Parts: sequence; structure tokens; C-alpha cells
Amino acid sequence: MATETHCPYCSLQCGMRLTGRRAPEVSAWEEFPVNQGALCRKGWAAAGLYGGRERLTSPLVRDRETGEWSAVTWDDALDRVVAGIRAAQAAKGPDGVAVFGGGGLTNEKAYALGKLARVALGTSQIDYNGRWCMSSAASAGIRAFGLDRGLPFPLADVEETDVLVLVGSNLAETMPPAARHLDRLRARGGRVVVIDPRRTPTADRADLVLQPVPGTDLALALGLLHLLVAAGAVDEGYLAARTTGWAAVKESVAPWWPERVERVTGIEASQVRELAEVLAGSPRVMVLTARGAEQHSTGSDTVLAWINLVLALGMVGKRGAGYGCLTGQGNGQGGREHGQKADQLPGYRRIDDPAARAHVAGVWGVDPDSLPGPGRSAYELLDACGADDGPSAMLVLGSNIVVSAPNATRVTERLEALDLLVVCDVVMSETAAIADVVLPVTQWAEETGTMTNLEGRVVLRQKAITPPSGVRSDLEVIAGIAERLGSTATFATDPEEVFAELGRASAGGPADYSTITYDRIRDEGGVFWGGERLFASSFAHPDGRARMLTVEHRGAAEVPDDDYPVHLTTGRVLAQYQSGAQTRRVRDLPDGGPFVELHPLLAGRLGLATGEAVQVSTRRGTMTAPARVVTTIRPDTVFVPFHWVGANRLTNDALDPASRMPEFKVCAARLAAVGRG
Ligand SMILES: Nc1nc2c(c(=O)[nH]1)N[C@H]1C(S)=C(S)[C@@H](COP(=O)(O)OP(=O)(O)OC[C@H]3O[C@@H](n4cnc5c(=O)[nH]c(N)nc54)[C@H](O)[C@@H]3O)O[C@H]1N2
Ligand SMILES: Nc1nc2c(c(=O)[nH]1)N[C@H]1C(S)=C(S)[C@@H](COP(=O)(O)OP(=O)(O)OC[C@H]3O[C@@H](n4cnc5c(=O)[nH]c(N)nc54)[C@H](O)[C@@H]3O)O[C@H]1N2
Ligand code: SF4
Ligand SMILES: [Mo]
Repeated sequence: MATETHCPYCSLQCGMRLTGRRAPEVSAWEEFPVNQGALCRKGWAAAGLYGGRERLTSPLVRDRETGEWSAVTWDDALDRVVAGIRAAQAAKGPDGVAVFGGGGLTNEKAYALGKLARVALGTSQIDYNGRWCMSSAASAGIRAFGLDRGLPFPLADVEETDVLVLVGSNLAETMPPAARHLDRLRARGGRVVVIDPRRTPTADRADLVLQPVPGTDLALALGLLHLLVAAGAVDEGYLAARTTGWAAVKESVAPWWPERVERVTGIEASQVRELAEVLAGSPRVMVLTARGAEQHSTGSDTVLAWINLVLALGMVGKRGAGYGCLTGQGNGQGGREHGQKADQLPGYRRIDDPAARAHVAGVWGVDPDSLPGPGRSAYELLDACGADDGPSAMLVLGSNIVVSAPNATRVTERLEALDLLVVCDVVMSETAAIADVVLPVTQWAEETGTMTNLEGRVVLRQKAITPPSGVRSDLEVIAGIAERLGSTATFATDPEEVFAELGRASAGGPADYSTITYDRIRDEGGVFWGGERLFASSFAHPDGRARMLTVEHRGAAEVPDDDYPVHLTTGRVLAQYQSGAQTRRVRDLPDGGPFVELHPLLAGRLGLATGEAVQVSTRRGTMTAPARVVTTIRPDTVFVPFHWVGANRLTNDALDPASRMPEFKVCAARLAAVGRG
């Protein structure tokens, strides 16, 4: 019998059917609205995640002297973990232990992990990989709208707009079933605009493609708003009724002439004018940002600049129009709502809000004063590992830090400076490989749990297959650690019970799940928290108005110079997912290894042809990979995918001041043809 469940990977959370409890087979679930039976290559090959020689099935401990791993019982492993936690906290106090989570974990796990940190460990030191994903858009959304829900409307609304502007999204490769909405929009006569330094497969579906210098999307937004003001295209009635701050924003874009935009962004002034004309003449405009625009030290201001543009046109809250962020991880939305973020309690509450503390402490049965305050953001937390004032033990669930953190050589050294590193994973990831204790856990459809997709739709990823023997669920691991620490709070291990508790803890918060149940999700094909479409008549600030905030172009933290003359940017390819810990082990997915994408003009100067080795260096590190010479990238920019060790040895750890997002998407680099000097 087939079970309806969801894909193990990205934020679309495509529905799929699984048959065969020990030899799973994937088939289409046409009725699930988000993907209507379509899956990308990774989804079709998902069964390859199950079993396999590389699957971990026993707890392992590593001898630091010899580097040897030995299998131990669960009791021995958990005792060792708790002894290490006690030692770290005896030496350094509660914050001597840190927790690092992931946006791929179910809502139940994210919630339990936050509770473990705040109640059983009493530490403020918890954050997660979502900080590297959508935090700039979240920070901007909260400031502008008073609420962060990635897409405040269903994804299919894309088909109803007149102009869709994709800023730094390559969705044809990163969420392929979503690309059908672009085709249907164009079949209806709507237009697609893609802004990306590379002409991607997404750009192949666009009417207008703008290729900016990486890190300059903010200046482009200022320049477009300048032209819209000049054309009289702004919606003064909407601005007066629904926003505050317009006068200052209007003044701030006055100096952004198209020629100045061209100097900063490298986009021809005529193209900037062309896009402004398209925007001015369209009744419905939708702007969606993704990591290309957001993963910068200026990412949150960049998103604010695009939000200002859409607000000035009076689009937010209008059907088939508005602003949205295309969140990335499977539970990218829910993972940021229920308390694994450094400054947060369940329900998207703030940990420094006394009323929020009182409410959540009540659900947990503890004294509000016993809850710690906000902790360090992801990069700052990793950077502090092993330092005098930082943690000396860390638990990691759902992230392969060694591959995916910026300035990864530095981060790996910090992880190695810990007295105890514990990793819960399904495979021996690069991060697990440097741990002291590795705990093998269940994944994906081996267990039941909820995920909140990029639209804010809470879906039920039902158990469909039998986990290998020897593994435990993350919820069981969390409960096991809490129990050994003598926590008085209860840690349920049944996902539905945890979800009900999460509902109570989130009740009354910005992301309120209290009326959502597993049965409702099954009956309704997913349930949107807060409603299907938001902001139709008011925003989430107390006065109901959106805030327009003035932002200035600052540019990237590191710009090219004589020593490092090109821009380096990073991103994804279709067949691999994230750090590759899962997908590099799936036999049916191609794994060609990393490559360096560069323009023929640049390749010609180095005497390089496709397939020849090229060394890329930055102020932080070096990697070597085969060149891929393409005419689709800017001649001053190179691109490296981050699914393999290497790319992040190069990337810059400059952080956005508001979101603490690292600058994954641009730094200065130097190239050399290997063997040619
Ligand atoms: N195949 C696949 N799909 C995935 C994932 C995966 O690993 N593999 N991961 C999932 C996750 S967690 C996420 S966050 C999403 C990410 O989804 P996307 O944001 O679509 O993916 P990226 O490839 O990181 O970046 C998108 C584009 O940004 C461009 N870019 C680089 N610098 C700039 C810039 O300064 N400005 C602009 N405008 N564009 C720039 C890159 O050239 C790239 O084509 O994908 C999700 N889906
Ligand atoms: N240079 C560069 N670096 C980037 C980015 C970029 O664009 N450029 N993008 C950033 C972004 S947007 C993201 S989201 C991050 C993602 O990067 P990571 O945080 O490394 O994400 P994953 O590779 O998905 O890691 C998930 C890990 O959890 C394991 N896992 C899977 N399911 C479970 C489970 O149920 N429980 C537990 N305990 N473990 C599980 C997997 O095997 C894997 O080892 O990378 C960031 N790094
Ligand atoms: S688009 Fe995302 S959710 Fe859908 S099948 Fe591919 S990886 Fe899975
Ligand atoms: Mo992400």
C-alpha cells in the first residue's frame, strides 16, 4: 500500500507516494497541490537515501589519540555525551554547551531542540544553519511588515501576476517543479524578469535578463524606484493609507540616476530604464528574492530596498502581486519559527519579551526567570567554539558545518578546539568525521513529522518506511539526553504529542500553530498558518502599516583589487543538495564533483579550456577544480558550487549587521591555471 508523504529535500516539500517499507519506491501523488505529481531528479531518486552501506546504524565514539572509531551501545554513547556536557558546564557555566540545529529538521525536532537548550541545558548558545539561508529576508520582512512568512501567498499565485521579478533565484534548478508557473505565466502573456550575474536555466525562461555585478542588487532597486518616481508610477493613495516612511525613502532615491546605477551594477542604463518601464506599466508586479540577493553583508538592506519598490507600487496585499522570499530548506519556514534560533521562543516569539517568556515557561512548567536570554548567531557561535568565553561542547543536529559554513577552514579549526563534539546524522558527514560521538538517527519518511513549506503551508511527512535497526529518532536522542541531565520538564518522543505541545507553546505568537492538527493536515492537503494570503488589509505592526525604511548602497565587504581581481560567487546545481552529505551518496544522482564556471574572456587570459584544472584563491583559502568555460556568466565573475568541500574555504565571513548572514555570494578571488604558473 502507498503512503502519502513528502520529499526529503527542499522547501517545496513536494508530495510523493512511497511503497515498500524496506525497499522504498517513489511514485507521483498528483493530488498534492504544490507539485501536482511533478518531482525533480533528486525527488525521484530519493529512495536511494535509504539503507546503503554508508548508512550509520550504531553509535560511534572516536579516540582522539588514534583517530579510531568504535561502536558502542546507546547507553554508553549517551552517558559519554552527558558526562562531556557536565564537564563543560562545570568549567564554564550553562553556556559552556552549545546546540546547532538545521532547517531540514521537522517542526517537532526544532521545537524539542530549543526546549532542550533552554530547559535541560539552560544554555543561551543555540542557533542553526537557517541563519545562512533566509535570515536576511526574515529580518527585512519583520522590520517592513511586522511578520516574516517567506511567501505570504501560495506559490501558484505567481501565475496571476503581470510581471514576475526574480532577484537572485535560480528556481529552474533549485525548485524545478516551480518553473512550470513561469511557463504558465508567460503563456498567459505575463512577463518574467531574472536578475542574476549568470544566465541560468531560469533566465532561459525570462523575457528580460539583467546580469549585475554580485552584491549590487540594492543599487539596482534604488535606481528603479528613482525612475518610477520620475514616471509618476508610484501609488500615492496606497502609500498614504498603508505605509509610513515614504517621504524619506523618496528623497533617498533621488540621486540614483540610471547612469550611476550602471556604474555600480554593471547593468546598462538602457536596461534599467527598460525594466522600470515594464514595472510602471503593469497592474500587478511580484518580486521574489532568493539567496543570490540575500547572502550578502548587505542582504537585509537589499531586501528592504526591493520591498520599498513593491510597496511604492502599491502591490503588497494585492492578489497576484507583492513581495516574497523563496525559502530554501525543507523546513526553512517552520525551522525558523519554533525556537532553534538564538533570539527566539516557539511561535516566532522573541526570547527577550517578558510576556513570551512567561507564556512558554508556563507550557514547559518552569520558572520564566530560569530561561536564558538570546545567544550568539550561527557564525559567531562557531567562531567562539573552544575560546575562553565560548562553548567547549556542542551538539549538532541537521547540518554539515565543515562543508557549508563560510570561511570553513577557520570554522573547522574551531570545531576541533572543542572538548566534545556530538553529531546526530544519518551518514558519516564531513562534520561527523571530526566528532567525538556520532549518533545514528532516523531520517525523512522513516518517521512522522511536520514541515512548513515555503508558502507557510504545514504538511505532514508521514512515516512510510521502516528505519534500519540500531537507529533512534532525534526526538528520542533529545529526550535521552534531557533525562540523563535530570531535567524536570518532560520531553515527549511521539511526534504528534510533541506537535500538540508546540501548538500550545506557539499559541498567541506571530506563528500560531495551536489550531493545526495532524488530522487537519491530512484532510486539507496541508494547513497555512496565519491564513493562505496575508496583508490584504493590514500589516502586522501595531498600527497596521508597513514601514518603509531608508537604505543605502554599501557594496560588498571585499571588492576586487590587483591581487584578487575577480568576483567569486557560489551556489547550487540541480542534482546535488546542500553540503551533499545525502545526495553525493545516492547512486542515481550524477556527482561530477566541483567545477569553476568562468567566461571565455577570462579563460582566454589564463589559457584555460573546459576540463583543465584551475586554482581559485582568496584571502582565506584555495581550491582546485576543473574549469567550465561558458558565455553565460559575467566576464568579471566566477562561480563555484558549494556541494563539495572547497568552495567554503574561499568564502568571506563578513556578516550582515541586522541578520548576521555571512557573505556567501561575493568575495574577491584570483585564478591560476594549474601547471601553467
Ligand atoms: N538542486 C538544489 N536545490 C536546492 C538546494 C540545493 O542545494 N540544491 N538547496 C535549497 C536551499 S536550502 C536553498 S536556500 C535554495 C536556494 O535557491 P537559489 O537562491 O535559487 O540558489 P543559489 O544557487 O544559491 O543562488 C541563486 C542564484 O543567485 C545568483 N547570484 C549570485 N550572486 C548574486 C548577486 O549578487 N545578485 C543576484 N541577483 N544573484 C546572484 C547565482 O548565480 C545563482 O544562480 O535552494 C533550495 N533548493
Ligand atoms: N558557499 C556557500 N555556502 C552555503 C550556501 C551557499 O549558497 N554558498 N548556502 C547556505 C545555505 S542557504 C544553507 S541552507 C546551508 C546548508 O548546509 P548544511 O547545513 O550543511 O545542510 P545539509 O547539507 O542539508 O546538512 C544536513 C545534514 O543533516 C543530515 N540529516 C538529514 N536528515 C536529518 C535528520 O532528520 N536528523 C539529523 N540529525 N540529521 C539529518 C544530513 O545527512 C546532513 O549531514 O549551506 C549554506 N552554505
Ligand atoms: S523540488 Fe525540492 S521538494 Fe520537490 S522533488 Fe525536488 S528537491 Fe524534492
Ligand atoms: Mo538554504
